[in-house]
Amino acid sequence: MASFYFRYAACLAVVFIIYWSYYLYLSKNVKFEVPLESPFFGEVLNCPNLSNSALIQSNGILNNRIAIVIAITDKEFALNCAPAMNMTSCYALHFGYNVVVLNLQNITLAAECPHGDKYFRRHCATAKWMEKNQDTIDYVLFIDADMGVVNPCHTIQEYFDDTADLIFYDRFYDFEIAAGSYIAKNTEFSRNLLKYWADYFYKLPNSLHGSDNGAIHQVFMEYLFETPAEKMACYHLWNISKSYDDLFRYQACTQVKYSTKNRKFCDGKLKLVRKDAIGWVRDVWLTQSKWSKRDFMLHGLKIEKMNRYSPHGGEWKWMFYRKTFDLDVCGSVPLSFMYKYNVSFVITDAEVASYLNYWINRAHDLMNVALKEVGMEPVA
Ligand SMILES: [Mn+2]
Repeated sequence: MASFYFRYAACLAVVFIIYWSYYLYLSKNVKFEVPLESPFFGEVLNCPNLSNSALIQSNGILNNRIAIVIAITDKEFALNCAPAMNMTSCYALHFGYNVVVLNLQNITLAAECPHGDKYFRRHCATAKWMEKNQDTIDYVLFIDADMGVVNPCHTIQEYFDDTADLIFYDRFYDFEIAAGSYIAKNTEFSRNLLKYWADYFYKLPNSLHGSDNGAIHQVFMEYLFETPAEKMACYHLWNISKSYDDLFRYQACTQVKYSTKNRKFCDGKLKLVRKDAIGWVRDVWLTQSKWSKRDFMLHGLKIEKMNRYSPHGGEWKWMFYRKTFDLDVCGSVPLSFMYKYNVSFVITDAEVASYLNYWINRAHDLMNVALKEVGMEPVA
């Protein structure tokens, strides 16, 4: 009887070893299966745009020279963003990108970046971190903690630009530059702009200024233009702002000055991904949590708004079968194992574009209303 059990156990062990070796064999493979029912089955099946070398490098830039930087304020905040941070970390582990979480309450960090507003402090902290890691890190993808990778069939390098040191993007639903994410080449230009932006905390107008997201518009004004008159052309609107509508009027004014068509500024060193281009991240609720292969990251993935009604909007639904991403195995299993989708959220690129076009047109109209209110010409 004992020998029967022994043989039985040995058999199980052999089966387990074979299964596990197969698993390890698959583990460093970028190939990734999309569910059969998906509308782009066959097209995105196995990430045809990526070869296995994407696990090491893309466009001549090594993955391990790139860091995804996330700033967190406290434990509660981190827990609220845990699903998003896990989606991102799982992706990064698989591809060998670095993930850096900056704790804004850290004593050393708080001493270096004493900015009283955490939104400004995070950009100071990022610039300081970049400075300290110049020898090992060439690029930083800074993201809000509630941004997560929904579709791992993209590399971060895809969104780089040869001339641009710093890349920001326009939001879809209004006419703001988003402050929550940027791609920064680890250069003096990038670090200086981030510091300049962070230090705007010390010279904010005594108004409803919109924190770092209001200030980035003024930083752009001051970087783009030569004369004080040009730099301050919209400032009075920021200075008198008492409501979000006032703030939006200021931002509309700055967008006209930059021109909504321009993409590159400062000899190409500063780039804006405008609404007609495809950036690396967008808000999840713009498409009711649906996504397509053009999408890489989604924003707004907080637990407090997941699968539940929120009076302030921004609700979203979890789009995976698995409830969580197990970071202990993310680096060593196939992507298809971790990213198992609920196919009812997968739509085509054209469908995503049509959702976004609704928001683009709406934002365009809202901007012209705001411009009219401050006596400025509408934009085409
Ligand atoms: Mn956010």
